[in-house]
Amino acid sequence: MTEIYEAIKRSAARIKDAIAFDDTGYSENINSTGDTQLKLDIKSDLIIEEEFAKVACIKEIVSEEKEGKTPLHVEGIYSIGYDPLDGSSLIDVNLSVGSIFGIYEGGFAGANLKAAVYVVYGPRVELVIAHENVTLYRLNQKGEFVFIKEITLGVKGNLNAPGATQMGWEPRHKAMIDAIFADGYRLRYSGGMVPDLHQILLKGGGLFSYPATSDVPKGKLRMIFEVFPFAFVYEKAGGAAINGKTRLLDLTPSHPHDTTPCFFGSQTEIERVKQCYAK
Ligand code: FBP
Repeated sequence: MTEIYEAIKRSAARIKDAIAFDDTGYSENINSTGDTQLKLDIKSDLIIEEEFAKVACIKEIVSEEKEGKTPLHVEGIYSIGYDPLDGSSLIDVNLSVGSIFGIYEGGFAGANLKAAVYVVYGPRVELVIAHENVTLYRLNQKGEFVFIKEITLGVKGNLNAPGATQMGWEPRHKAMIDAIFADGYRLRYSGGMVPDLHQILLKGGGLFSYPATSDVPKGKLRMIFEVFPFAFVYEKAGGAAINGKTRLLDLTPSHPHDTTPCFFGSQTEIERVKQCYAK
């Protein structure tokens, strides 16, 4: 597993430079979910594939930027699902973005996750590894990721990050979000899943939600590349992650690009979601 973390750290340092200096424009390419790919999406994907190709314990990889799986090493045991540059459309407005990795053994199902890693490219470059615990590292001047601290979530927080098109929200969802704000929670939503979930983790807790809506009935966020890794991180930090009713890590996608409604948070906030969606 350590070799995989080292490959992710090498990728993060290279992607940081690409974000800082490369062209943030759109390419001619459309990815398998119909998004026009940014040149940086393609470059980040290539960087990660190059670094993972050097790691013998990786059997196969699947990227948000590609349709299907890419076999790497027949003797490998791990399958890695990743989003090379999540929220990449925020780069040209100079907001924080991230990379997300899920390390699976035995196929791409929530129950098969063995570890999860994400990188935040913000004012500083930070990396979080969830295995037994959840650990924060930060990139220093020498290009090394140094240990900062263990991360744990409080039982109850005070931040609220409500995603998805509000006019498409179900009335019960709108009522829940309004009630949470009426209880004094503060709005923290940048449109970048990685910095938004990172903030709630580091600031003691709260709720991030990207529900099903009338315009996106299956939710927008992808199980293998985005949702399962963060569900693993939140659970290991003492929080919870559900699709409104079911624990996200109990789900199994039938297609690599399947999406799901998702709610990540501290125990208290996730209980509120369960009550809301039980109605
Ligand atoms: P990409 O993987 O295509 O970047 O989409 C993911 C994302 O940008 C998340 O980071 C973010 O939480 C969400 O979409 C924002 O969606 P919306 O623009 O509908 O609020």
